[in-house]
Amino acid sequence: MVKGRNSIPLWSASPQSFASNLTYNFSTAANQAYGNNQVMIAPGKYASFSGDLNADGIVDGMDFQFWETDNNNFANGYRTADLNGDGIVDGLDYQFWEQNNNAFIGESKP
Ligand SMILES: [Ca+2]
Ligand SMILES: [Ca+2]
Repeated sequence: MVKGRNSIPLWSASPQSFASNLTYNFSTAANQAYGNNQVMIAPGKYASFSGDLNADGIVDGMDFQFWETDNNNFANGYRTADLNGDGIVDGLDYQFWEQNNNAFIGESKP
């Protein structure tokens, strides 16, 4: 399982062994993740869904308050609520949260 600071945890589609140096590429296809739980970010490139700001495995209203607080404070720098990674928390980040909230995005695990 891999987990980013503001993204839904990703589980590999099948069990992987850590016995030797494990390399696993989630980005080549949606089905590299358990439950095909990825979003296409460019043709042939996949990534985990963002917006899970409280790190509980689902994107919902509980995450909104983290974005709202940072947005109201004009927060910038390395912020969990900076969903597009441009260094500031604003309405552009809200769009990522809203889209994944409306789609009921959550962790899919074995
Ligand atoms: Ca959450
Ligand atoms: Ca941002």
